[in-house]
Amino acid sequence: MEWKERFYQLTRERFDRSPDQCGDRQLYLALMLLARELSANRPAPETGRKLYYFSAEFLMGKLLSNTLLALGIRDSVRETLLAMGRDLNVIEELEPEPSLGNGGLGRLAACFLDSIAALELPGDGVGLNYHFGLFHQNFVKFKQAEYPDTWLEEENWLISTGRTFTVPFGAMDLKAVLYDIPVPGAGNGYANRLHLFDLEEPAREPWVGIRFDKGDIAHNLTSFLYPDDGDEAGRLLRVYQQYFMVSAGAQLILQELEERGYRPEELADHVVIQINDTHPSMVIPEMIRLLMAKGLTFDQAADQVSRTCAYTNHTILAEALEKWPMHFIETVAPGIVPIIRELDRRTREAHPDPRTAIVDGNDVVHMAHMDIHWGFSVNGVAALHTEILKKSELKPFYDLYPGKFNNKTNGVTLRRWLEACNPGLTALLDEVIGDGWRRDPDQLEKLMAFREDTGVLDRLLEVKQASKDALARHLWVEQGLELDSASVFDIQSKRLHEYKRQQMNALYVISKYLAIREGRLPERPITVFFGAKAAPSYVMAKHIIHLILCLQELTERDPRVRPWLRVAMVENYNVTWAERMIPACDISEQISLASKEASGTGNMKFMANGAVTLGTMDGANVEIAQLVGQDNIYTFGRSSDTVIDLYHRWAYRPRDLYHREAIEPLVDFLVSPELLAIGDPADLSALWRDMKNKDWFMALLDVEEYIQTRDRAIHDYGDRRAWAKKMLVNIAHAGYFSSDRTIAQYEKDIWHLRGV
Ligand code: 26Q
Repeated sequence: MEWKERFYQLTRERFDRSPDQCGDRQLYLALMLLARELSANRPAPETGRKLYYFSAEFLMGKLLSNTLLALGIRDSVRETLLAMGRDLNVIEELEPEPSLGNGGLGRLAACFLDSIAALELPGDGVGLNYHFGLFHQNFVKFKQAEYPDTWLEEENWLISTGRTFTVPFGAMDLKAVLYDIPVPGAGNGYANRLHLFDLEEPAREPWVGIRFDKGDIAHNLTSFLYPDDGDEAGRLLRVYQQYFMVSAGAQLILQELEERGYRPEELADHVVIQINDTHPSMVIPEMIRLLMAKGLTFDQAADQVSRTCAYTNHTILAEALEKWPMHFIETVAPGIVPIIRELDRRTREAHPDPRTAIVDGNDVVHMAHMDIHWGFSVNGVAALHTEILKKSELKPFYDLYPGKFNNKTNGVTLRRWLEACNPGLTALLDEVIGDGWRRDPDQLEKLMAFREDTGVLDRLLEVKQASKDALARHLWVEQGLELDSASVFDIQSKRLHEYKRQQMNALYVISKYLAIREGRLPERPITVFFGAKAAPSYVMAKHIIHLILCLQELTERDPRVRPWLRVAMVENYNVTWAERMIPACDISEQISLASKEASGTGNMKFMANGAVTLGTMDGANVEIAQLVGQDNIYTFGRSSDTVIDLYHRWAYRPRDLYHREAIEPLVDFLVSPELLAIGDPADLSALWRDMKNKDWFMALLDVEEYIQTRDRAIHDYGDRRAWAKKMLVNIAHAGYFSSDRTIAQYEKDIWHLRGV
């Protein structure tokens, strides 16, 4: 049946009318049902092994437009609706965004599912169906306020599978109910699945704020996604979530193995489990437990599991490496405690070095250590990050298992992050180099032949301008900000963390503000965009948001400054905002303290859309710089080696830097009368004191060079053709950062799904 026929049937069945009589919401619902059904009817790719990608987060973003694209019917749906006088874009806007992730790690998992299906590999995601995703952010009195994110509508993308599994907790058994979201492969006829587990009777009562009864596990286990902080309260619930996910997931794997006609002792020949950071690490002891229940000995089970599991590390921040007190696990999942103890005993016997123990002297379990000893692969997410893991953070492990360590530089799906979000640029690329780049992103390099073609360069500038106009219009509608789309659009959008140094960006804004007040105008008007959520309990991050919102208010109010310098912080930054902001960006801010950002993936999305990076030599910025060359990126700041050395020697002293002539006025502006008149004196002075005395992520170390480099970029922007050439070179080299390339490397080096 043609899609159109089924579409007419659906609106008839649901609403007793034809599409042209439907309202936009009804059209959205019918298209969602249609896309869900067409995807679900596709067969899974069949090859040798099957991959299960375990992740506590899948930050999928809106699904309708990408699903229609993957199904290859988006253009014809658009035309059909247009003939009825309807606009597909307006209908797509009505979808609530599933925000089942915090940021990079969750979004990476979503890009990976897209690429796995596109490459016709059999691989499903395994995660949790949080009823409230990442909190909704509002600004109240220039501060962040959090509200529950109610993304789950009565009818949604989830398909009931009828499969259930029993998860044995210490205090009770709970039933895990499996829902699926189909993941169609672009350009082929296959679909994989995202498996999301849920409780049988999840709490339905509306929430007040984001607090709720963390004790009532049976009803609240899947209620909410943890924001990425070390919030002490409720940590036990997080262990409950993790065990629920991995136990149900492992049972699903063994059930499917049996359905495919294989025995449990053949697990490793037919299954690969990729562990996305340590959040799903308990799958290792849980799978051993389940295999032993099926009659395998400990030796046999441990051998299968260690040939099945592979671990990805996403961070070197010590505070983010998960460690759980054994008594937590005893309470939540007593069944795996003896297994963890035995894994630890065997590990110690072979490797007595206490630094590599799984269970430490305080009876605390180091999840990453378990993954490294008992998995077959350990990968970092960018070249520099993997080198740092090998040379310093995980050195004792690298010395034991050099062959397990490998790098897989992250990537992003250009289907969402170029084709879907930037149709103007997509059409231009198709016209200039043909559409082969859509299947083979390396073909973007063909663009290099046009680097001196003024016709192409001018068209690139036109496309960028149109995206900037569209973003400006959207901000006017959403937030009443009337922006100047002829100004330089400078954007930093990512989670708020001190190591990402949004505070250093704010110091730049202050330096420009003070200069303008003294009559030293910038070379051209600048708009500084921010998009960022702070974890609700991360006090310093919230202070930084407060500072940015105060600066926004200050520049808005000042008629001398406003024509030259604007600050625009978008409310509730999420995937949908990113899709609007990234195409409109001129300068992409990637300014983390070197060594701290494992990879970054926003940097890749901005690059692919023709933004020029202003960044430190950190994470994947290093690889971007290598690809585009020094003329086409603005780098600054101390190297990762210098930074690591400063930490080791405890040698960083912000006080001395603070007193420098160029720095003191910027930092002191935090407690100036102008700013205190707008903001909260307690918060601003807390941030001011922290910057002078602690500055753990060394903003003051790099700020002077940052300001100079940023001014140089803004100067260079004036030569429009030269700038367009930089844009072109960036787009031409973005093919490397396609997640199709990343996934092809996981397949070749780790998974071997296509036959061993
Ligand atoms: C841990 C314990 C308790 C509660 C929450 C968490 C938690 C949740 C999420 C810890 C970390 C995260 C997310 C981490 C993350 O997004 N890391 C990013 O991963 C990207 C993909 O590899 C990289 O590009 C980024 O550099 C890295 O910061």
